[in-house]
Amino acid sequence: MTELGVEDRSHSCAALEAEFFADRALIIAANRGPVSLERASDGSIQFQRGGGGLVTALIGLCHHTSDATWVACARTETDTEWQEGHITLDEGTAIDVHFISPDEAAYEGYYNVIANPLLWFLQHSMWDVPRAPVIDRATWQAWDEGYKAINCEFAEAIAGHVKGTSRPTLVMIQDYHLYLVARYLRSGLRRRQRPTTLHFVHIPWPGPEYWRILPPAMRQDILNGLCAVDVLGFQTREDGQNFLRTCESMLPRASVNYRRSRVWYRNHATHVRDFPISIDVGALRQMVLSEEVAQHRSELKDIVGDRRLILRIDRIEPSKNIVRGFLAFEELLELHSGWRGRLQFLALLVPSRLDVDEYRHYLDDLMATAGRVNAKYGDSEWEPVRVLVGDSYPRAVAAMELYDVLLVNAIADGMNLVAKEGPIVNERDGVLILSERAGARQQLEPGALVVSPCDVFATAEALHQALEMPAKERRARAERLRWLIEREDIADWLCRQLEAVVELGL
Ligand code: GDG
Repeated sequence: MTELGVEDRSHSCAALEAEFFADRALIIAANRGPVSLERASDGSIQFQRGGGGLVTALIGLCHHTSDATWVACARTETDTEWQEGHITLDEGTAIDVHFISPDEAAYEGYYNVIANPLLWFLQHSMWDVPRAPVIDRATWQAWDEGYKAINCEFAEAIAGHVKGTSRPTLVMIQDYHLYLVARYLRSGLRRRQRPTTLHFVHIPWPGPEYWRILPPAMRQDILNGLCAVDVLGFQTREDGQNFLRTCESMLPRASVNYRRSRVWYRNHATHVRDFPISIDVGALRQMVLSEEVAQHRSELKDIVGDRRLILRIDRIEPSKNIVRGFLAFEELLELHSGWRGRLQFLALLVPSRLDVDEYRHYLDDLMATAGRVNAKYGDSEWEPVRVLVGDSYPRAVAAMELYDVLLVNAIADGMNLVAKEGPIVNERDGVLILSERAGARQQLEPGALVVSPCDVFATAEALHQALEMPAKERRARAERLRWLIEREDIADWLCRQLEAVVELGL
């Protein structure tokens, strides 16, 4: 696609969104809401819109219809008090925000037992099966009274809105927290009331062999839930194929058509598609120009000095494979001793789910590994691995400008947005090292150095190759990456979903 092609595509996407929602209502269902609410000192409820490309993109869709609702789980007391009401954002977008408020035990079971870690670990192939997971009475209770109950509450809230509008409705369901919603919704509404449902799964979908970790009743419920969706979206073709294989293997009464990428089950067709998610390229470039980013840039330049920068940016999350990243760096310093003293490995790590044991232990492990590498190779002048823990998106963006090598070596990742943000922002023709198990590989492989995430030796060699790469090749790869990312940004992700609904005549 030429530059003009990119612009043409974005105009046609905007036109499609406007036309699509001219006579339709939109309901978004996601674990998180689009705004965070706070009670001000005068007693009024104030709101702040959530950050991140996904929320921004979905709010952008709401702009096209006068009938937009966002159903989410309450996270604070103020959310619970709010329950439901209209919010008008700065740019005039009006959204009906509806918080469902499960009790604490139900939420704990739904979120901290089933969604994270059980489903998250399973879908990222991270269970150490001889030891875990242990599915006991408490897990079953969390399944029935947490996950199923909250999915049912979501469906009831959505059904209420569907019944309350006279327009045809598109329900966009997000992610692994809500696998059962579409089935509950289908059984709770009469045929002619039923909305079109589009469920997007942000994380990998492994093959049936992994799903066997779950007891039959749980996996049946999940597949039964997803086979009630009209359009089921995954990050990659491989995820979609894995879903079809899982249905074929575990739903004996389902008819799976690989050519049409469709499952026919209980008198209903589920169309399986891949919609690789992306970033808001324009908004990111705008952010680079901000004062906040400039301040972080200068602080980071002081840390890096005239050394070459290897960067990683992740949530503190075992699937991101942070420990093996440090081990690969250690191997690099061992094998190619000429790099000692000349490199800075910077890890910007965002705290995440630290109330789950596995995550706390992982933080301990990665700090210990970084400490060991520093003790082995560092001295009073040089701290080879700098780990900065904290939540600062502007700092992350500033660091992306400066890297020579960006390391994304996830064990498994739905997409990995850092791999798409880095090349857009980077000023040094930095090289992207990308795990073959990150969804981003499907699009970015031509410009990246691809590694197998457990292979620490090959990752070390890829680091060396990236650092030694001639300037001409680095530039060509960086340009290739930018081109690949610009042509399919977040607007394209949404557009492809609406196009699928239109093409299927739903
Ligand atoms: C899940 C899937 C899929 C960086 N530092 C901070 C910060 N960031 C930004 C990054 C990036 C985002 O957070 C992280 O996105 P990822 O895609 O890398 O990873 P997950 O959080 O695991 O996202 C993933 C994604 O959903 C979308 O479908 O790509 O595979 O796992 O934009 O630059 N954000 C904040 N503070 C920081 O310090 N708030």
